[in-house]
Order: sequence, then C-alpha cells, then structure tokens
Amino acid sequence: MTFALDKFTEQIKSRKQFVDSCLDEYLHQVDAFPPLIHEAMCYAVFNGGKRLRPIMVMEGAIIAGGTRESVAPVACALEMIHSYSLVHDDLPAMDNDDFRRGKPTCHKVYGEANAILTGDALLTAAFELMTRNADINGINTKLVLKVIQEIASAAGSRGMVGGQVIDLVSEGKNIDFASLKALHSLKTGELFRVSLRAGAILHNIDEKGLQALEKYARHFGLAFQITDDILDVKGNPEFLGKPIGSDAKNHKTTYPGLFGLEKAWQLAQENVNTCIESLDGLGTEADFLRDLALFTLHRNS
Ligand code: GRG
Repeated sequence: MTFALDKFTEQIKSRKQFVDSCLDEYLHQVDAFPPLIHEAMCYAVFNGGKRLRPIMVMEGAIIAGGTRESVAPVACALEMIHSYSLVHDDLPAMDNDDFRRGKPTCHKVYGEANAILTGDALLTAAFELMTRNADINGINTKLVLKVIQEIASAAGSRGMVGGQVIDLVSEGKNIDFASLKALHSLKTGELFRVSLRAGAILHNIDEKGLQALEKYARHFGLAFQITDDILDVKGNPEFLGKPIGSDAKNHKTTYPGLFGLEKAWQLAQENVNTCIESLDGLGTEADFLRDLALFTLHRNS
C-alpha cells in the first residue's frame, strides 16, 4: 500500500481540529470554581497532542455506520484519561520529565500536589462526560454502560495502571520479549484497543467487524510503541518536544535495546502490515485507519 503523507497530514489535521473543538466545549463545562484546577486541566489537555485515541473512537463509529458527532463525549473522555496518565507519568515519582511537547510539564507549572490533583480531576471528569453520550439521539443507553465498563477496565489495574506498575518494577531489570510485549499491551495497548472498540460498539457493530478492529488495535499498539522506542533513540528533540534518551536514563528495556534498531524497525513494519491485513473485510470507510497504521512508520513525534 502506498502512503501519501501530505494527504494524510491534512486528514488528521481536520480530525484533530474537530476533537479540539469538542474538548474545548466539554472542558468549559468544568471551567468553574476553583479556577486553579480547571486551568491546570486545560493546560494538560491542550498540549499539542495528536488526539489519536478520540480519532480512533470516531473512526470506529464511522466504520459501524455512525457519525463522529454521535460519539464525541466518549471520544473526548478517552483523551482526558490519556492526558491524566501523561501528567502522572511525568511526575518526579514516575518518569520525572520536565518537558512534554516542548512545554514544561504540569507539575513544573502548577507544583507536584496540584499535578496529582489535575490527573485525578481529569479522570473523574472523563467518567462524568461519558455518561452524557446516553443523551445523544440514536445511542442506546445499555451500550453506553457497556462502553464505560470497558473503558474503566482498560484504564485501571488490569489495564493501563497495571502496565505502569509493571513498567516501574521492571526498571533497571532485564526483561524478555514476552514480558515487554505484555507490559506495553497493558500500558499503552489497552487504551488504543478500547478506543477503537468504543465508537463501534456504540453503533452496534457486528462481531466480525469488532474482531477486525480488535486485531488492528492490538498490532497498532505494538507498532506505535516500537516506533516510540526508536524515536527515543534517534528522534529529533525539536519535533518530539523533549530530549531523547529518557528510556536509557531510566534504565528501561526497549525494543531497540532488545533487538537493535534494524530488527526493531522490521518488527514495527510487520505489525503495521498485520494492521492493514486485519481490515481486509472492510471497504473504503476503513481507509483512514489503513493510513494511520502506515503513519506510525513516518511519524516524528
Ligand atoms: C500514570 C497511570 C499512569 C499511566 C501512564 C501511557 C502511560 C501510562 C505513560 C506514557 C509513557 C509513554 C511515553 C509511553 C509511550 C507511548 C505513548 C502512550 C506515548 C504518548 O502517546 P501519544 O504519542 O501522545 O499519543 P500525544 O502527546 O500525541 O497525546
């Protein structure tokens, strides 16, 4: 499959603008007293992120015959959960990063205690927001409940938080390929997986379609993580908005560390190919996802 970077850049830009406009509307709902925490929440969310998770929710909805507008609350809630995880991940007790996307991290601006509370507030606001998807015409309340349950599970101790725990206890230790894969499938993979499922479930996708998206998401998560590790070795700090080499600094096992850069790149390509194959039963409505998989091999941030 050929990949037109310019066309894709335009497509992702317009999707990101739509997500940003929805986030702007929803975050004003929490723009209340006390101002400090609401300002910090906006600082954490409007950070130049790519909005991949909400875009995935919306693409899943479109593939299942719905619209991006009809799943906007759940889509934005996933970005709020992702933003909370980054705020906490940057804290001194975790990765201790001073910069994210070229801007001082939340705790550098608002202090450590407020950054912890900002993460807490984003996580709880996300669950409040998700319930609002039940108010949207054509969306079945039972399916909203199913999606909320899946998102809670993917973000919690059996998902992203569990992955972060394994990551922290693995620091400085040599872990093998199977353990590294398990760590990342929880830490980053679960949120991608549930994002792609959520919009499709809200539009009652059939089991075959859901299985295809599920397979895509699992391999997308792996390809994304491998390229993330590669960027941390040889990316451009100007595009990344942070210095490279943080994995080595934190003594983390990475794909390039286990396999070398060349083999890690080959693994990323294999996972991207599997993503594309998994969509074989779908038509042009899945073209954006096909390009998104290829984009992981072209991204610089
Ligand atoms: C603290 C509970 C808790 C969890 C943190 C996801 C995570 C767990 C930490 C992030 C660490 C990290 C850099 C992982 C690599 C892959 C990843 C999730 C990168 C960031 O996602 P992007 O590139 O971020 O989608 P943007 O900035 O575009 O939103």
